[in-house]
Formats: sequence, C-alpha cells, structure tokens
Amino acid sequence: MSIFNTGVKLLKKTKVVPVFLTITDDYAKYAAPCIHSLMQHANPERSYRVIIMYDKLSLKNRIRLRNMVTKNCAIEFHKMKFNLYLQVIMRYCAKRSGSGDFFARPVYYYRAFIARMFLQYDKGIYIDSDTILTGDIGELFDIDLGENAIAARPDPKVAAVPEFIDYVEKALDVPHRDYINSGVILMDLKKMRKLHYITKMTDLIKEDADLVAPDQDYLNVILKGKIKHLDKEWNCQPEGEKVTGAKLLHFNLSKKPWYHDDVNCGELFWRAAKGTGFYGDLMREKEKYTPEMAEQSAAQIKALIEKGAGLAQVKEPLLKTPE
Ligand SMILES: [Mn+2]
Repeated sequence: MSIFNTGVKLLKKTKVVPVFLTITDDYAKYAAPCIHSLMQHANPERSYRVIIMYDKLSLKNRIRLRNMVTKNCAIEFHKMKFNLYLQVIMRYCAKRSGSGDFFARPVYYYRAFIARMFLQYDKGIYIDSDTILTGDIGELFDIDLGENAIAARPDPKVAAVPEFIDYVEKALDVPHRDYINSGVILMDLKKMRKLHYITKMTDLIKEDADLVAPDQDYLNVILKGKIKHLDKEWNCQPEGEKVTGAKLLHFNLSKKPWYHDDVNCGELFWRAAKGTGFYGDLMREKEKYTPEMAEQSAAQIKALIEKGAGLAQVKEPLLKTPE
C-alpha cells in the first residue's frame, strides 16, 4: 500500500460507500470543497472511501488532498495506467481538441474505467468535481438500481434547449426525457462489467463521430433502456433551479462559483472551500477571471448549441447502439 492510500479502520456495520472522482492538477482545487462537503454530511455511523483517479496530479496536491482524511472517510489515489482503451481515448481527444472541442480531454472519460479498474466493488458512485454535497451521499448509494446498470438524472440543461432536444433525439436516437447528465452516476459495477461497457465505448469512439458531449453521449447511447432516473435532489443545478430539499448541488456548465459572484448557492461552495487547504488558490482563481473569459465561456456554450442544431440535421443516428 502506498503512503497515499491512507487506511482508516472501516466500521463493520455497513458496506463502505465508494465515491469516485476523476481529476488532474487543475481540478484539485474544485474537488477539495466537494470532498470536504461530502465528509461534513457523511453519516458518522458509516464508512466512506473517496477514490481519486488521475493522470497528472502533483505530489503536493496529493498530500494536500490526503490531509483531508477523516475518521470514517478514507482517501485513495489511483493513477491511470496506459492501456489500449486509454490509447483509443487519447487519440480521439488529440484529434478533437485540434478543432477546439473543450470536452476533448481524456479525464472526462475516466469514469468509464471504474467498473474495470475496481473489481472489489459491486456498486459505486461517480461525481464531478463541480459538485457540493448538502446531504449524506450514503443515501444515494442505498438507492436500489433494480435491473438497471446505472442511475442518473435526466439532464435539465438539455431539456431546456430546443437545439439540444433535437440533437439527442435525432443524432443519438435517445428520447430527450431519458437523456441523462453524467455528472452524478450511481453504478452497478457488476452490470457494467458484464456489459463490457469500456469495450463498447471505445468501439464507438473508434468511429470518430463529432458529438456535442462525447462521454455523456456514449453513456446515454450504450446504456439506453438500462438507466434509472434519479430525482432532482441528487443533481440539483442551482443555476435556474430551486434547491429546496437538494442533497447534491452541481454547478454544471457556465456558472461556476469560483468565477462569478452572483451564483445561486455560491456561499455553500465558499463555506466548504474554507474548510480545505485550497481556499487561497480558489480566491486567486476568482481574481484572475476576467470579463473576456466570461464572454469566451458564453461563446463556447453558444457554439455548442449551434453544433447541436447542425448535428441534428442527420438522416440516421450518428452512433449505433451496440448489441
Ligand atoms: Mn459538471
């Protein structure tokens, strides 16, 4: 066991709750408040394990994150090892990033490796680093998946934009009410292994389709009909949504509290940030953010909507649902 796999004595009472995050050095400062809020809302009677999958994460950042460990919440680090699946993803991203696609980063695809890399778990949770817990994540873990492979929330940002609705229905052949956001996923890891998810995903990636939200689009297409819908409370998106009763907030897409002042529930993010060693980093990040950067970000979203509208003009779906 490496010094970074900080062991805590697991309470025997219930199964450990494994929560996966996938980050690089530039995401460490956002992940820290997320992990802190998870620990703050964890049930003291249960054990949790935050498992961080990374490619480039400095020793310094690993130590800073590891120092957040608590009595019932362990923190582990796993470096992504090169393999043929990763090679397919890296090639695709290298090609796509050349055309300005900001989703073309391998780190966005690492959640697809969880089932394959962690054979010791039958069930697990993936969360984005731009989330904050306001309830006990153990309750999400307890949700019964029935016959489904995963549970996730239908994407409210897609459902609110006619161009995106058109895109998912025509280009992906997924009913828009079933198209889920991949920022919070409860996974039946046994089923994901049985379905050979990673093989199916990389087979589709090899077809080299131009998509709006690749990792999320693949998830929706491959697992179509095998996804349980999560309630809003587990992926509540404060921009434009009421947060009453929410247990997990997701600062999805443009309105990040580390960039903007007027963010609904931003104070919850900053309160969590204060409990970490990354508060100063986040303050500096905010100070560096300029109106030009905000404009650029808005332009990116606009371009994404236009891309969706363009891709919806297809006669046949872009991806074939694998058998
Ligand atoms: Mn997100």
